[in-house]
Amino acid sequence: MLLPILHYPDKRLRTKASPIEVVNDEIRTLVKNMFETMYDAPGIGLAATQVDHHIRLIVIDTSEDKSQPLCLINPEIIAKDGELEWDEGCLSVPNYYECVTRANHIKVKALNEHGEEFELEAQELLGVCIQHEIDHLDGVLFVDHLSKLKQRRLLEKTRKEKK
Ligand code: K1U
Ligand code: ZN
Repeated sequence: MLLPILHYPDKRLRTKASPIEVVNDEIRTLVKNMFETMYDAPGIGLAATQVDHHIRLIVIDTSEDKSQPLCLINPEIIAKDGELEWDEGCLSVPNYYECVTRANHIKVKALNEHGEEFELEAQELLGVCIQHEIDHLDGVLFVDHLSKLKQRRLLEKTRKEKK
């Protein structure tokens, strides 16, 4: 089932998501629907916040052939180093790309869709995407990392497009 994606500047995107207590069939159905929604968009990541579910769940697939689906529940960055700049987009901010500085190398701890804990090291696009999606769970958008001037221009552009 395809889920509607919230668009900037919707205030619901600013909600801090709660940890998932139990990984059950309801969560697994949401995971399936989020993958379907992300692939359909198309995108390489999606946070539950973006589909108006305020729980700590993200799905990601940065492969070219949809062959590496990754589900992270209650993800936590436990180590990071280095810096890199990446031109980011966001399904909640359509048709807008800007360069953001992030950690280059991260180590993440999370649960998978079966409730099992795992650790993952990531860099470049996968690392950037995980940081972008965890930001969503904290109510942070990639545009928050930009200058106030760029944020004002984006808000004007969004308001004009809505008219
Ligand atoms: O969270 C989101 O809104 C998804 C976002 C993830 C992301 C992209 C780039 C850098 C950081 C995080 C997207 O998927 S935007 C769309 C996109 O990048 C893309 C779409 C189709 C093919 C390849 C990339
Ligand atoms: Zn996004």
